[in-house]
Formats: sequence, C-alpha cells, structure tokens
Amino acid sequence: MSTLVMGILNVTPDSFSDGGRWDTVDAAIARGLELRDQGASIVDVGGESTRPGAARIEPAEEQERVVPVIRALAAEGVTLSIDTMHASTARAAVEAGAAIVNDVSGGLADPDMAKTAADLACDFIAMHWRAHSAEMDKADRYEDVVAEVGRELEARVDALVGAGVASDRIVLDPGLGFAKVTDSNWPLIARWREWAGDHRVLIGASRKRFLGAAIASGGGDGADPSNREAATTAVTTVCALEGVWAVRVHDAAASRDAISVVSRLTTAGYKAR
Ligand code: PMM
Repeated sequence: MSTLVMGILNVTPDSFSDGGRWDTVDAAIARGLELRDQGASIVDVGGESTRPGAARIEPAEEQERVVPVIRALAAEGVTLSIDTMHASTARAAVEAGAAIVNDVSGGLADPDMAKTAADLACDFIAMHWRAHSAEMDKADRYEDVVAEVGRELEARVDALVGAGVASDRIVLDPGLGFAKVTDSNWPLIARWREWAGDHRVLIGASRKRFLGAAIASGGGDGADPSNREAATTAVTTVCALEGVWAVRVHDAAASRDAISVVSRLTTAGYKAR
C-alpha cells in the first residue's frame, strides 16, 4: 500500500509554522476540506500547540477549539485524527467523529489515556516523548538514539496493550523534534525499521527545525519554516520508498505528488538498496 498523507490542521493561535491561520471554526473547516482535496487521507486536528516552549491549555478550551471542527469535517466524510494529550479530549473527539487518537506523549501525559484508548477501540498513534514542550529540548540526551527511542516506545506499547489496546491498533512515531533538537532526528528516519517492530509507522518531519539546519548546511536558507517545504517533501519521498505507513505534513499536495512519483518508480522496478 502507498504511504498515506496526514494533513495538519492546527486550530491554535500559536503553532510554530501555522499558528493563528485556522483558529476560527469556519477557517478550520475550510482548511480541512482543502487538505482532503489536496490528497490528505487523514486530517489531524489539534487544539494545543506543542511547539518548543509552548504552555499547556485546559482540556475544556482545547475541546471548544476542536470538537466543532471535527463534527463538521466528519459530516463531510473526512477521516480525522485528534492530536491531543488529554484523555477527555480524545473521547470527545472520537464521539464527534474522529477515527484515530494521536497522542504526542504516547499516553504518558495523562494517566487516563491508555484506558480511554482501550475503551474507544480506535487506532492510536503513540509518539516518542520525554517531556512537555517547555522542557523537551533539555531532554535531547542519548547515547544511542535509535536503541533508546526503540526501548521507550516498546514500554509505551506494553503499557497500552496492558490497558487493553489491541497491538495492531498502535501506530508508532519517533517524535521528530520532540526531545530531539537537530542531529538526533536523522538516525530515526534512516534506521526506522530498527525501532518500529511490527507496528505501522508515522513520520512527522514537516517544516521542523532539524530540516532548517540541513538546508543551511547545503548553503540554503532554512531559517523560516516556510522555506522548509522542499526538504519536507524530500523526507516524504524517502518514507514512500521505504514503505512508511503515513507522513504528517502541512502541504498535502506536495507529499501526495512525491508519493505518486515513487509509485511510478516502484511499478517500473525501482528497489531501495
Ligand atoms: N508533531 C507536532 C504535533 N503533533 N503528532 C505526531 N504524531 N507526530 C509529530 O511529529 C507531531 C505531532 C508538531 O508539529 P506542528 O506544530 O506543525 O503540528
């Protein structure tokens, strides 16, 4: 199966690259439909920014932002995930029509999340996470990032399965940019099979800081997140060649097109070496 595109819809005033752009219900709904039309198989709706240094918000405020958007987009037949660390928001979102829970803390931030995910019986994206946004850059300390992320994700899987989540419902995500400032990110993409086990994998590289650093090392200007789109699409291309389940991106059309190119190449006999 081809790699899926998950389009990012941040209904927040302060996300790092698109904060404030879709923070009214009508603008968010229109953007969700646009992402679907541009090739997103899943639209990931989030109401709490996780950018480095971001402050937390209360679940009630988060739900006020996301639930009307999810309800409207679900009525239009859009497949939705809810990007939340709050169990009560996960439940409200699934009741409003979301099909997938995407928890950047992999169930660590809210002690009720694992049981809630089991009750909801939907797909659950468990991302590698070490600390909340205000603290996460300091947690970028690894001897062997691939082995440690693998072990820490396995512990999340054990906790989730222990709470009753079906193992094949769990999608793993290395959490690029989360407790990984620059160099820690690359081995997690390059050697993803070593930490993924048998789980489906989601990669979220879109416009993140480590891409800016790579762009600069090649002589480009990656300081502004909006200049990181070609680099994001390069990561999507690699993910598609590698058989990664899905990529989480801001520009759905660019990733859709990259995946279409890879599909032509693999049909013509290309094999990753
Ligand atoms: N990154 C962000 C937010 N949510 N969820 C998953 N599963 N994986 C990610 O890499 C991820 C995420 C931060 O990026 P944004 O502010 O552009 O949404």
